[in-house]
Amino acid sequence: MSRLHQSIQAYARQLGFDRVGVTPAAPPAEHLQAYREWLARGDHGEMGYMARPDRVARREDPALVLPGVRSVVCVASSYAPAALPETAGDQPRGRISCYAWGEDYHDWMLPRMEELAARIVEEAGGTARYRAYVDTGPVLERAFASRAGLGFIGKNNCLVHPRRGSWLFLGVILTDAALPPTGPPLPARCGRCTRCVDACPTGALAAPYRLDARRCISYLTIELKGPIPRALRPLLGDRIYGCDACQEACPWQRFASPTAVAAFRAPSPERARPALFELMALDEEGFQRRFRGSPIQRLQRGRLLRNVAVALGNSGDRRATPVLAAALADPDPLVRGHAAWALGRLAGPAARAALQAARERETEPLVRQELAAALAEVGDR
Ligand code: B12
Repeated sequence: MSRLHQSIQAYARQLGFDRVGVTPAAPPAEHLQAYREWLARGDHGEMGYMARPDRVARREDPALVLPGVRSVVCVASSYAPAALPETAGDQPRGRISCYAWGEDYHDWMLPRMEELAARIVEEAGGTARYRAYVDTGPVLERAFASRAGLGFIGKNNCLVHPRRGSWLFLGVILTDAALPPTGPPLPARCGRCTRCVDACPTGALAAPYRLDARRCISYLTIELKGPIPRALRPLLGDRIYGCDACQEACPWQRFASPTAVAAFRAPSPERARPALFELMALDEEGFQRRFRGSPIQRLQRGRLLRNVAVALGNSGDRRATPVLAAALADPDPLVRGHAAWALGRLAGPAARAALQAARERETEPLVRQELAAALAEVGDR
C-alpha cells in the first residue's frame, strides 16, 4: 500500500468512514452497459434526471463533471441496523427503511468527505481540484465503489461487502490528482442464490441484477410524485418509506455488525415503526417538527400521508376509518385520493358513509375517480 493511500485510509477511518478506496476516473464498461440497458427498458420510470442526455453524458464521462479528472475516491459508511425493542401493538404501525432511521446521511457524509478531500489535496501538492457527491451527482457510485474494491455488485443491485453486508452509504470524491488505485475488485459472490429476487414484494427485481424501478417500493414510496399505481398498492403492505426486502433476504447481511455511527441509529423505535393513526393526522407544521433533519423531510407531507393511507388500507384495521375519513377533506388531493382507496379497502358502513359524503363535495377529477372506485368496492347503496 502506498504511503498516500495509507494516509487516506487512516484519515477516512478517523473521520468515521468504514471503507475507502481509489479507482481511475473511467467508469467500467460493463456498468455503463448495464446503465444504458436500464434506461432503454424505461426502468428509471419518472426519474427524468437519470435519463437527461446531459446527465447521461456526465455519467459516461466524469471529465464533463470535473475537467481533467483522474481519480475517484470512494467511501462507504455502514448504517447496519441494530435489533429494535418491541413497539406497542395498540394501533397499526408502518415500516420505515432502516437507512432513514437516523439523521439524513447526506448531512453526515458530505462535510466529512469535504475534510477528507481537503487532506488529499494537501497531500497531493495543494493544487488539486475535487468534487464530492453523495447521491445527487451524475456519477455511478456503485460502479466506482465496486471497482475501488469496496464490495461486489449483488443480484439485488447493491454493493455488498463480504463482511459488512450491503447496509452501506456510498460517497465519491472526483479529483484531478493522480492517486494510486486500490482494489482489486472483489469477485461476485452471489453464486446461484436468488433470495433477493424471490423476496421482492412487487417483482421489481425482474431478473438478477435487473431492477425495474417502476415496481420498486423505494421508488413508489419516495421518488414517485403522483399516485401510486392501484395494482401495486396492496403489495406495499406496511412500508411507508423505502424498502429493505431485497437486502434483508441477502445471506451476506448476517456478517454486518450494527453501525458505529450514532447519527444513523433510530433515536426511538417510533422512528422505525411509527404508529400510523398519528402520522395520518399530521398537519404541515407537525410534519416539519417531527421529521426535521431526517431524510423523510425531503419527501414532504403529501407523499408521506399518501403512503400512510395505503398502509392503513392494507392493515385491514377498521379503527383506521375515522382518520381516513378526516383525510378525505385534506387540502392535498394526493392524500384525499389515497384515503379514498384505503376506505374502499377497509369497507364497512362508516367508510361507505364517509366516501358518499366526500363524493358530494369533491371537485378534483382524480380524486373523484378514486372515490368512484372505492364506492364500487364497498357497495354504493
Ligand atoms: C436512482 C437511485 C435509486 C432508484 C433506482 C435504483 C437502481 N437500482 O437503479 C431507486 C429509487 C429505486 C433506489 C432505491 C434504493 N436505493 Co438508491 N440510488 C439511486 C442513485 C441516485 C442512482 C442509481 C443509478 O445510477 N441507477 C442506475 C443503475 C443502472 O445503476 P446502479 O443502481 O448503480 O446499478 C449498478 C450495478 O447494479 C451494476 N450492474 C447492474 N447490472 C449489472 C450486471 C453486470 C454484469 C455488472 C458487472 C454490473 C451490473 O451497474 C449499475 C451501474 O453501475 C444512487 C446514487 C448514485 N448517484 O449512484 C442511489 C444508491 C444506489 N441508492 C442507495 C440505496 C441505499 C438505495 C435503497 C437501499 C434505499 C431503500 N432502502 O429504499 C434502495 C435499493 C434498491 C435496489 N435494490 O437497488 C445507495 C446504494 C448503496 C449500496 N450499498 O449499494 C446509493 C449508492 C446511494 C448512496 N449514496 O449511498 N435508488
